[in-house]
Amino acid sequence: MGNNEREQTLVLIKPDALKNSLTGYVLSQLSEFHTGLRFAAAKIVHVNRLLAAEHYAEHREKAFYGSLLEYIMGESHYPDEPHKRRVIALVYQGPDAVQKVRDIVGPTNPHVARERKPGSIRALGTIVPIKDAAGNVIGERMDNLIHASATPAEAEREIKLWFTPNDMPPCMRIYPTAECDALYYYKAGRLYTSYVAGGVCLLAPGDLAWTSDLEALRRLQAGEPAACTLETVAAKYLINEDRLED
Ligand code: 3AN
Repeated sequence: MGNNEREQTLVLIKPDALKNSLTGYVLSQLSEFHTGLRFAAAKIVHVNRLLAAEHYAEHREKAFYGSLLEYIMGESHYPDEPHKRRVIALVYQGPDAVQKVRDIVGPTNPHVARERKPGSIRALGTIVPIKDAAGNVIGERMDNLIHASATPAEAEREIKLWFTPNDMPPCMRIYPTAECDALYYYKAGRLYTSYVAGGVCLLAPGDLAWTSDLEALRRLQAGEPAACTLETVAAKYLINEDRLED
């Protein structure tokens, strides 16, 4: 099998899709029958702020960033029902997975999707005004139901952010993995190599991890420049971790 045969992409079915019972529709649109792609991994996630911020790191400076985090965390659609705040994270695999899924998903802006790509998933989305405390409109939020990786490089970053190797069957792992030989704890933005009260264990000796995460942790611990931040590595191991404050 060539590399492209095993290409993977991340899909997030976002809180607005869940609220509107569009999960079945989305899964059907992306089914193997329609796309030739297969499931590589699936997970239900209560998105915490750390994960949301890492996922949308490229938008940190944008005016809509705060609202985007509230949206993916489910706060916008379930303000009074925190237990309903979920996202379905999926990895699809197969030839041209990234582009195939993007084609079915459609343009970012739901209005544009309706105009230029009727029938795409995001054509069912909506745009809502963002208001300040005084009720003045200060921007807009695109509730576009679904996220799909934009490029294979983005897919790698995102899949490694949302999934550990053990979240997928060995035959579906396309990124290098290695066994951890150290102990790593995380607490309040800091990395520890032994137990710390109130900390969360990220990795222990013998655990399987993405090689890139192990390399990053080793470098961060040594105070050397790493390919990603501690938050990028920690976010994944803290998914659905209720000891972490939002
Ligand atoms: P896509 O999701 O199509 O790859 P990105 O990565 O540019 O688009 O944007 C990520 C998310 O940020 C979008 N899905 C959308 O919800 C939101 N977003 C992007 N651009 C805007 C904008 N101009 N105004 C409000 N929200 C936006």
